[in-house]
This record gives sequence, structure tokens and C-alpha cells, in this order.
Amino acid sequence: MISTDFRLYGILDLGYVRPDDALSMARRMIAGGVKILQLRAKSQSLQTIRELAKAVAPICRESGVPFLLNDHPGLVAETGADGVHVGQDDMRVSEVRRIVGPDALIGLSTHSLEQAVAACDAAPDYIGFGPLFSTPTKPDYQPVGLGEIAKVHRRVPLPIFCIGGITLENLPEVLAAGARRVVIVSKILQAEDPSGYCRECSDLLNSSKARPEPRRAGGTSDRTRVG
Ligand code: TZP
Ligand code: MG
Repeated sequence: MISTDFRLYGILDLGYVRPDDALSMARRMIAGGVKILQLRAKSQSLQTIRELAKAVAPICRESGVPFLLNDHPGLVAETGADGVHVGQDDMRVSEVRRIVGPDALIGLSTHSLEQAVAACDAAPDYIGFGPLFSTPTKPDYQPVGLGEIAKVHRRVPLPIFCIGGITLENLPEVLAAGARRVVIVSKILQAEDPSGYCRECSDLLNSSKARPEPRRAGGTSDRTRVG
């Protein structure tokens, strides 16, 4: 279930963190207020991802932080992850659901208002929306811009995590544009004090006067409740 206090989503991206440092970084992010954590390891072997995921999962579990894998739905059950995040070019959400089961969380990346609206039919538990700004973490994508944030929140009754180029400095304007939840990758992982950075972002998110999210038509299941 994606609850309303899941407003800061952190990604343990091995493009920025060495596998040896990943566990301590996960602990620091959680201590700073990250409420969902994803392991993103685009250039590591399946074995490294499997081992790391098995080590990160209990750290998240003991803090009540859902832990998702980027890609690899087939590793979810084995590693004790709570779900998986997939992209537009990955396996379809319905197929992912068949693999991970009804209780796992599934996130889907979207990169335009059209993709975000189309995602409603696929029924993931949340969407990522962005990149808002250009970002070295996902360099080949056209930024969607702040102007789309309000529109996507009006049209998509799913939890929406804005992503891409978000920093402590631009977070106020991202929130003012209508964002309620954000993913921050490089700025957290490259911060001198990742925990403190998360805490400052988390405080801003929690003090923002975000409008309540719309509920899904026809009611919500426990897993998908956005409440
Ligand atoms: N998807 C859209 S933008 C992005 C992903 C994974 C990267 C976000 O990283 P950063 O470093 O916070 O810009
Ligand atoms: Mg993917």
C-alpha cells in the first residue's frame, strides 16, 4: 500500500554508490526520512543485485520502508523485496503482476502526460513522472517541465512521484507546481550528509500544503489505497 506519508522516495542507484557502501547508504536514507527505497543497478550482474537486495530488504523491513527492485520482477519473492519498478520499455504491468503476485507493489515510469494517463489502465500502484528537469541520472530524456505537474495530478488518480533533477533548492517550486511526492536520486547520494539532506527534503515535503489526492473511482483495495 502506498500511504500518504510516503512522500520521499529514495533510490539506491549503483551508478552513484559502490555496492560496498550500499547498506550504510540505505540506513542513512531511511534515518533521514526516505519512506520508500528502490535498488537500481543498471550495470551490475544479476548475482550482485540478488545479494544486495537480500541484504537491503531486512534493513527496510525493520523500518517499515517498502523496498522495490528496479526491473527483475523474478527476484522479488526470492530477495524479500516488496515490489518492483518497471519502465515503459519493460514487461507490461499485467505480466509483472502475474509474476510478483497480488500483494507486491508495482511502480511504472511515465515520461509524458499521455503516458501517465495511459498508465491508469495498466493499474500500477504508483507512477513515476518525469524527468521534470534534465538530469545526469537519466540523460537521454526530454524534461517534461513543471507545467505538467498540476495536469497530471488532475488526470491521474494514482499516487504520483515526480522525479528527475529534483534538489533541496528546487523542491519548493516543485511543490508549488502541485507535486505531492518526489523521488530524489543523485542529490541525496552525492550529499556530504545524505541523512541530513533527506531530512531537509522530508521536512519541506511534510510541511507543504499539498492538496489531498483524488481517490480511485470505484473504491480502492488495501494495496492501492492512496488515502
Ligand atoms: N527516471 C526519470 S528521471 C530519473 C529516473 C530514474 C533520474 C532521477 O535522478 P536524479 O538524480 O534525482 O535527477
Ligand atoms: Mg526498467
